[in-house]
Amino acid sequence: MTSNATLGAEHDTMHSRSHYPLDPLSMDEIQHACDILKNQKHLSENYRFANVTLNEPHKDEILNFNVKKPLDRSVFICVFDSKKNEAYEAIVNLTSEKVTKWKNLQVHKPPYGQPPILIDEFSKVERIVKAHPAWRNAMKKRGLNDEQIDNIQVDPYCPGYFNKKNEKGKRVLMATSYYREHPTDNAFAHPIEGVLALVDMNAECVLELIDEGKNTPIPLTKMNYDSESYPEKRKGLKPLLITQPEGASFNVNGWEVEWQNWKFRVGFTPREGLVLYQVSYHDGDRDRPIIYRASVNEMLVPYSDPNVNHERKCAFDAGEYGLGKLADSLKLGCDCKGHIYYFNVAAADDFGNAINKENAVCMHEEDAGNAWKQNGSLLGSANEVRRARELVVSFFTTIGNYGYGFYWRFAQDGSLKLEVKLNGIVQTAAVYPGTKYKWGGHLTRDLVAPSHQHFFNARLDMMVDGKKNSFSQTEYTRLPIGRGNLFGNAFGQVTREFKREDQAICDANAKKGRTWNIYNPSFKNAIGNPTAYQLKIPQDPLMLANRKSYIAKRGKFAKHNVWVTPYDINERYAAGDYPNQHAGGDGVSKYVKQKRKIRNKQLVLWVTFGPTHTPRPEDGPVMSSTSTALQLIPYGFFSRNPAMDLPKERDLASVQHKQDEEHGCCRRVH
Ligand SMILES: [Cu+2]
Repeated sequence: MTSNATLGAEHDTMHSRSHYPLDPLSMDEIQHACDILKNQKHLSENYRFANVTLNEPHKDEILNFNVKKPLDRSVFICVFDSKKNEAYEAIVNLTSEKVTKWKNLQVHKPPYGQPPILIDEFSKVERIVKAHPAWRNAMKKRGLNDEQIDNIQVDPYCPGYFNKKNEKGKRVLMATSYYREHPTDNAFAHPIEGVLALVDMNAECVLELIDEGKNTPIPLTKMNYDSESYPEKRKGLKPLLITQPEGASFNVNGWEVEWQNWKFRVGFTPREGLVLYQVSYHDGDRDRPIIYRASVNEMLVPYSDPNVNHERKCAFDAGEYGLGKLADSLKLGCDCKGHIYYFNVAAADDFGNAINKENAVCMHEEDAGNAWKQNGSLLGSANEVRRARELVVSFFTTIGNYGYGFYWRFAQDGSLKLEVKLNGIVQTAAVYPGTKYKWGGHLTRDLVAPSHQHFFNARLDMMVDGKKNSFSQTEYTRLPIGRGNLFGNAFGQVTREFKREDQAICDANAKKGRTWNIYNPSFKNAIGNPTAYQLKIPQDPLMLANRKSYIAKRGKFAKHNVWVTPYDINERYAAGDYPNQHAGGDGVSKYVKQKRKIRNKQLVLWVTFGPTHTPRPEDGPVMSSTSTALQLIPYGFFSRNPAMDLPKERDLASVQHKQDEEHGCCRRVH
């Protein structure tokens, strides 16, 4: 398979033809694994499949992998009984066709923790709530008739954990309600305040209906976002085409990608979405490893409004919903523009049937401005500039009102960026017109949106120049005026190396320019220092919910920016394996309590980043795409700028070159 796959998606997700043990499961493999589990464990039709994913081999098995000795393919499956409150973890070995693990998750016992919400349950919640007389009465009290009530959008949400007796150990979802005049209207413009339904999903009944009785009017101003709602289109735009007449510059072989010295493998899981494996950079005559495995393993979006519709809202979007499970099938020309390569991925539906998720991962090159430039002509030296481009591997997930795009950006200078783009509609609330909303911002006079925080946690299983790495933090310091610094211009840097995981819990600090290095103590660069990559993240507020709150206890990973643990195959998720309704204390904050050594070890970085968002009128009806990013840059990994060998643009752009020759390099527009 080559770069000529213009419209991509040449992956045959249907059949088992895995060449490499980290390749995502094919549809055949998924179907086979689900069937084996159904048959051998005699699963009734009440069972739902919450997670079906490759059971990844241990890192050592992968690093020692020999094609002549294929590893067993095995599948991790989480199922639950939709009628009884029982959930299980299973491992199905596809090679031996046996269920090799079957563990009851004891979801009814502390600290609880349920499998994620399923698509099947979205419609189930709506059906249960709409049949509940007290909920219908609450809607009638707000002036709605039966036809209007049937039209309401019931929005399911994982309920969190708040030590409530009647919810403990049950599979519960909560639901808020939104009015809409027509079924296609943007219902988030019309929140129905003061009513919350808690639904027992096993008993299929409303467990509790909270109706505050306050009759805040439903905001009725339409805030639709479909094209027809904006018939007057702005003028003046001429076509902007992206063409690559000779194709893209990457090569794809199965799930392996090569581009501009970079090499990596693409993976995809229902929980994390896109996963990158074995990221390396070709330098001289060898591929130098940088990262073994990288993904966004968890997210957290807590909201600040203490009113009944909002006080519980705190979405763990990966562990409660599934970033990969809810990934969009991307559309060429809309989501992605230019010369695109798509990866299809296989998945399981809620009932254990294999499905094909088309165009789940998008890969393309983007022009990225200048790579480097120096005009030395005034000083008698050369005037040189090189154009940069990036390889962008991305996926997009839609979770209720919000949408998130995750973009891994590979640069030609050995740096790598994980950009997250935030999109969609903010969670809304209603206030009496003329009242000032205390907990966020106004979209209109009566439609408001609570302040909230978006936390992304990237799990970076590092491998800078080999398996064993160390970790340090560096920050700038001001120095006193005196001997050796007479003018006071000097400033210093302080570096701290960390010995144990419980000590290496770090926060960003923009004033001190804090950065972190992941380095290989036994691999020296030309200067004699350990080869390293540096982590940079923006400084944003960390968890603002009260420290004693269950939200803070359950989302402890968001109390700090950087955590470091030694590799353990069982430590995969920043908020623990089952954050849905979990009482808290699991995940990376628990892992580091082992106080393991992290010097010259296999290191995993857990990086929390993301903005705190107080909505503004311009966030409606749909917010503008905004972005945040973490960066990994080579820091003494190379002996000089590795992009010095970039060719001049005019030497490679044959078609463009001819046009430029005809019209002059910089075309005059006037
Ligand atoms: Cu936001």
